Amino acid sequence: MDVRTKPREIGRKSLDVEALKRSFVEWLVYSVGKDLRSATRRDWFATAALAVRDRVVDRWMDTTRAVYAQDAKRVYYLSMEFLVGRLLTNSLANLGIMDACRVAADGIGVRLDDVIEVEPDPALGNGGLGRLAACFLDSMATHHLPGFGYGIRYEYGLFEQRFEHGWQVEYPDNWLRFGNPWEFPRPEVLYPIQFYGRVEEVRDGSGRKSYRWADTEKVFAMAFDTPVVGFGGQTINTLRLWSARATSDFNFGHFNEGDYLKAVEQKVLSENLSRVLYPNDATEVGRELRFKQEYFFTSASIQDVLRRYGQYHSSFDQLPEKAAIQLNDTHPAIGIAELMRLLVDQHGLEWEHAWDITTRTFSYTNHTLLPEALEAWPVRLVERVLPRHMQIIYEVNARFLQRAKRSTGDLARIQRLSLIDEHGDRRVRMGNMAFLGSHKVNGVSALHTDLMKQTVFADLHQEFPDRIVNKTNGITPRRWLHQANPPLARLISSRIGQSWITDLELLADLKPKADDETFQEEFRRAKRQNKKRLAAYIARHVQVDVNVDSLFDVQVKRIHEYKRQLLNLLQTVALYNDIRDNPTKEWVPVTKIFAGKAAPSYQMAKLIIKLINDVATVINQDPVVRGALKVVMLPNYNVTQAEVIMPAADLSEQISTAGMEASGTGNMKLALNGALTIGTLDGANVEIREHVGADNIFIFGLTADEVRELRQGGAFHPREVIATNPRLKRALDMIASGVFSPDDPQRFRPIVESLYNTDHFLVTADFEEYCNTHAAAVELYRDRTGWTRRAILNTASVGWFSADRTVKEYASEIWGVTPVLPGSAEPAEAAPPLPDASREGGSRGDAPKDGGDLEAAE
Ligand code: 26V
Repeated sequence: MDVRTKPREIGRKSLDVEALKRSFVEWLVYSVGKDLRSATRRDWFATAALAVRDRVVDRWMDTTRAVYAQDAKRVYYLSMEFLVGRLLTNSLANLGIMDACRVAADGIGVRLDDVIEVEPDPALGNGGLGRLAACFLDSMATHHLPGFGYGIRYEYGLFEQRFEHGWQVEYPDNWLRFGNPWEFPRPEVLYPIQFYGRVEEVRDGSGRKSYRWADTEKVFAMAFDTPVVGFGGQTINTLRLWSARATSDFNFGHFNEGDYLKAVEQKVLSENLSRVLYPNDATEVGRELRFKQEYFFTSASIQDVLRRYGQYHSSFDQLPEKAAIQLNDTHPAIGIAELMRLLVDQHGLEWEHAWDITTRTFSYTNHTLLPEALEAWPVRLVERVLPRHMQIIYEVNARFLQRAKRSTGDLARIQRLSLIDEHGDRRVRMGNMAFLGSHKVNGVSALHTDLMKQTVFADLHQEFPDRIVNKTNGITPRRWLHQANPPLARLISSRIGQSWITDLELLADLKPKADDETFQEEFRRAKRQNKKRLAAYIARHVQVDVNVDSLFDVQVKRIHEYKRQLLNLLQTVALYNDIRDNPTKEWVPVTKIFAGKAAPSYQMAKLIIKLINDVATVINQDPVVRGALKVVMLPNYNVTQAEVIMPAADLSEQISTAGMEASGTGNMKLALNGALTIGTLDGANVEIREHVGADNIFIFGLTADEVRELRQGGAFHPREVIATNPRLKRALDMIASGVFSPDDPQRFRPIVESLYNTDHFLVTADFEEYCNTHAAAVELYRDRTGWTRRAILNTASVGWFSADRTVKEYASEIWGVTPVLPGSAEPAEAAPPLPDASREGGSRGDAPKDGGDLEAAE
């Protein structure tokens, strides 16, 4: 085909049933290589994905062409993690061809739902941070913002969690085993990434000093592109993930000597870079590889950004007007030093000029204040792996501290501002680096942003008072309501139309219906349908039979002490005791549902999982309880499982120690699906209360200020708190004495002791108020009308927590990007080449001419 054919003339694949059927059969036979009789479900999945992908490609090219034609400013979202979830349902729903596809599949004897179920859920993230990145991609595409995701194509995602005798056991997540029909490999989009080596100082004829990074080890980053389908299918953006490729396949020296294993050893080692996603772990093992992963994907992404920019611009002056680079946490913060290196060493820009361009291009999102989670790489590691970057970091620091010293003589303050933490082994504070190199730094909820200003970034905030801004997180209503909850989505659309799917605040139009009996009845019916689906899922996965009419009380998130699954569990044990003490009372039946992974090296979190499972075993088997209480812990929590849980929840547990959960996004998903929240004034819960109203949420516990005072005052003595609370003491005694672990009565000593001795997360301090609040919530559940009214008001009031609102705020206040509608526009003119001092002797020469952006189609 003539690549210059105008888009209008390119045949669009039809979305109708007959065309879909033909497409299925063709893909099955000619590409999957099976006939209708021998095709497995997996064959059908590949077939369906490829046929659907066909319906995306033309518009994907249109989007790319439009952005090029307008030379529009683009957003580059750099993230180590993207938890995108399954893509078949998502693509069908966003293209609006779910029904057509179902009918087409039926027509050839295939059940679409069976096919959907075999798609692996790519676990390319740990939790909230990775899922947020995926929600943002969906929102950017839906609202026509030119947004690119850049990350790593891990060969293995986050481990698969199984329970063996109640203990978490990790298994590798080999998600690519059967291939990935969504991605387009781009073997021509290949960038060299360097490590190690040394830095040489060289002077040119005029005596100007410059630096050459020499004797490095090289690996290639190869691109894999996945289309990101916006709702309505108009704008299709790109998620570009990098995979490591060795620079040569094997060493002929070793090969010729007959040492075949040694010959391929180097290849295997280099390609380890994109082998596996690191869990949010506390241990230091394998940390060098993690640091190299961060640089690997960041460098490739920035090289790609500059290559694309360079096609149409002949100086770097306009880079900040054409590219916004968002750092999702500090993981890609080394990109600041990398851009400086490329501008100064490779392209010969003056330092100040390069720094001005860099800071106007980057912005940074902070996602946690937990000290153990703030990245600080040992100086010795950085100078060994990236010697030139270490020099650049020192130079940035020296210039900044010089400036700071002009306004203060306070040495302790200067030490706190420094990019280098000099306590113990010297470390580079990546948070400070990200802050200094960005024009905007944001927190992810109002409270979190305030705390950033008061704690980790207090000194930097004083130096740059306009830099920190808040961008409260959001979730995509497409996946979390339209797709995951068809019964409720249909009900809503029947009353207010479909516009809420892309304008979630329209849900407020449901508020007047909160007291409407018919609407209430239908709302309850939708919820019950979802609860039935979850009950079936529970029966299938953990063989527990739950009562669909019980209150589904849900806590699903990573297992961490600060999230306080233990608080929930202690209340569960206390409730169990209440029931046993008074078995004939008419208890409101409650089903406690937990799910979440623990980091593999986080012993306490793993012990908490074992305790949940052991408590579940005892309670679920106790004949005295007779269904008044059930406890379920589901294995392998992931996006797909969340899509079943969120729509079915009645009560949403958001009970972290105040001040510790940056935002939370599960809280938003659950409220949107009509669950009432029981929670602390932490993260986005604070804003959820403002939106749903204090009468429609159960808030309890210490505030962030009270937590700080209690901890600092030294007046908190958990042992005394426990002594004065008999229900708490009894629950702890049972755990300590082996009631839930008769085979090993000492098993849970570490948990009980930590609560008695330190209770850093103030579980005992909040226990009583939590129990009372929980009891009030359960009591309200008896009042069907009162509960349903509040559930409806939750759904109707949380439209503001749409990721659409969040990305629009980023777009106007941080990125400076505006929507680009695929359509006609005159192509921008190609520019003469960028200045390239090529001081590194040819590494840029390896960069691709064709970035695989489908530019060739223009
Ligand atoms: C990192 C680590 C690493 C060391 C061991 C323990 C630990 C615990 C947590 C983390 C969190 C890393 C950053 C993160 O995922 N933050 C989450 O970001 C979400 C999206 O902004 C937000 O909703 C969550 O509140 C926040 O925890």
